Amino acid sequence: MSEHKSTRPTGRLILLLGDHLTLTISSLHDADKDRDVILMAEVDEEASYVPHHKKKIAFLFSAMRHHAHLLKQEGWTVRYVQLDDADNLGCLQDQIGQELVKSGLTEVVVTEPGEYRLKHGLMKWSEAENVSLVMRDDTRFVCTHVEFQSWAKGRKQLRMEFFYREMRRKTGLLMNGDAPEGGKWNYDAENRKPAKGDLFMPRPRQTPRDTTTEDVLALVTNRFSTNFGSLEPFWLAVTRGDALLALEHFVQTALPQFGDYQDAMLSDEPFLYHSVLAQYLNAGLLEPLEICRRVERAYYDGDAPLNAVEGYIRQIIGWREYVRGIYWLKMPGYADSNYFDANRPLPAFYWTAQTDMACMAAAITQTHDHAYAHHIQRLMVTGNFAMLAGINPREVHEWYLAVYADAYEWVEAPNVIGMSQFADGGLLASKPYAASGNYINKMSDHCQRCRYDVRQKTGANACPFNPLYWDFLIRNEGKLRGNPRLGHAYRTWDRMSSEKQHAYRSSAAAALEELFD
Ligand code: FAD
Ligand code: DLZ
Ligand code: SF4
Repeated sequence: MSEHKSTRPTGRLILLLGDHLTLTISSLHDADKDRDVILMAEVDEEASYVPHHKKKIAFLFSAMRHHAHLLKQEGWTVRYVQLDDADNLGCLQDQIGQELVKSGLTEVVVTEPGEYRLKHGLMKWSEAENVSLVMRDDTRFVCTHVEFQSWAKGRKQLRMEFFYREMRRKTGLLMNGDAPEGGKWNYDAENRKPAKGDLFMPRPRQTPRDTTTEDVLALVTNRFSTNFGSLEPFWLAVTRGDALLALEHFVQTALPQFGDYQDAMLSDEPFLYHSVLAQYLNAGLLEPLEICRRVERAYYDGDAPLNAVEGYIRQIIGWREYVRGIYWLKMPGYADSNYFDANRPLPAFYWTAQTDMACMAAAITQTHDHAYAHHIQRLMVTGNFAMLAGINPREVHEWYLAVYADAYEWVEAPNVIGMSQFADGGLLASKPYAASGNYINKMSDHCQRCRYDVRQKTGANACPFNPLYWDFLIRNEGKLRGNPRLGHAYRTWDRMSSEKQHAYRSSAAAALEELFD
């Protein structure tokens, strides 16, 4: 029961967004089931601000409908607007306005949206319409905005590793008093193994679908027929209960090898030992600390090794919290960063997978089929290629925001603009994640199936990543030569004969012409 109930004369309209799907969301903290009304709406504006993958839209709409059902069962008054309802006005602001008129309520409560675009859109709207809007902190994160700002203040470099140690201390995860479990904070050095195709490879839990999901799949088929991606197979969890089962399934089948094969890629294994939980976590079906505590327990119960458990926990309380901190520290403007002035348009094959580069075709096909690709595919294949080829980072950013079921700008933009494109000039990464074909060959089975030859450095059959790697370093020499972590690469370049250098540059030009035809 609300502590404000007796002092509040009327109820309030509580807006729950598509990624606010938890009963513990802060907008409900002091809400009153007798007087408050919850509004949830499937709207065109949110479904189209980038051309989202069909599966992402279906996942979110089905999860929203299931959550509305749960809220009603819990005794809340819920006004749920479906995309095809006659009174659907197409955008959240208009939908709130309509509901305020209908209900006679005058105050709106919302948990801070995860994207700057929507947060400021709602704030501007409430000012223009003179509507009282209360925006609550999103308490689903370990680190608050204020804590991140004070950690970042005065630091020349914002490195994740030091932030992560603070989060370990704050949460007590894998801590022995003040010391990290096992004596080291980070076990990444043990986590770089290539994977072998294996009959017994784990698969993410396949959630059976119900009639609500079937309805949503029909709606998406009908309304978003030209969007990227395939709806089938659709096995994502759309309720908290099923997301918890997916977590349990991951812990039991894949976590023990998560660390060892975290960076590996196989053409026929999109998921390997990854958890495939980010879409549930980001939408609110799971909470970061409950995942981390479950994974930590697997270590103490002797069910998973420390390199896997530490590596996994680092992704969530380290990277995930850190990128969110960077996003809110640097927005607006961050998503338009373009340190290298890269202006090549995104090639069509990012949408069609029609390319002879086997690694790119595999990552894009998996993305098309599952609205998923794992971290190394995003970073070292599609991201690496885009940076080496000089594709405009804004276009790259919009592609990533559209195609993954877990993509929201607060987490996607720092990963794309900062980590994968180095478009923020090194705020997030100490050096660009640039690599030639050798890295992809070492970590995957793609090159064995490719029409290009990864061992050839130049010429028409050379793996395009090879000349593009050097071309990128030399094109951007003025901005990168001073980077101490690239000293070795520039010294190698300097030792090459001018003929070899010329061959790299002209092969890169030919590859770009062929690939961007
Ligand atoms: P696992 O490999 O099992 O990792 C466990 C969890 O750790 C993930 O579920 C996720 O919550 C978290 N995590 C891991 N790495 C990161 C990271 N770098 N940043 C934030 N959280 C992380 N993640 C998103 O959630 N949404 C995005 O839109 C997104 N875009 C990305 C774009 C690029 C270019 C790159 C390089 C990474 C991106 N990531 C994004 C991070 C990461 O790739 C995904 O979180 C991960 O692939 C999701 O799959 P999983 O659940 O199987 O993760
Ligand atoms: C991603 C998304 C989509 C596709 N559709 C909706 C929607 O119809 N209604 C809604 O409330 N939220 C949707 N979302 C999630 C929002 O875009 C998300 O809340 C913001 O981007 C902030 O993270
Ligand atoms: Fe990718 Fe080059 Fe290997 Fe082909 S040869 S799969 S383009 S890294």
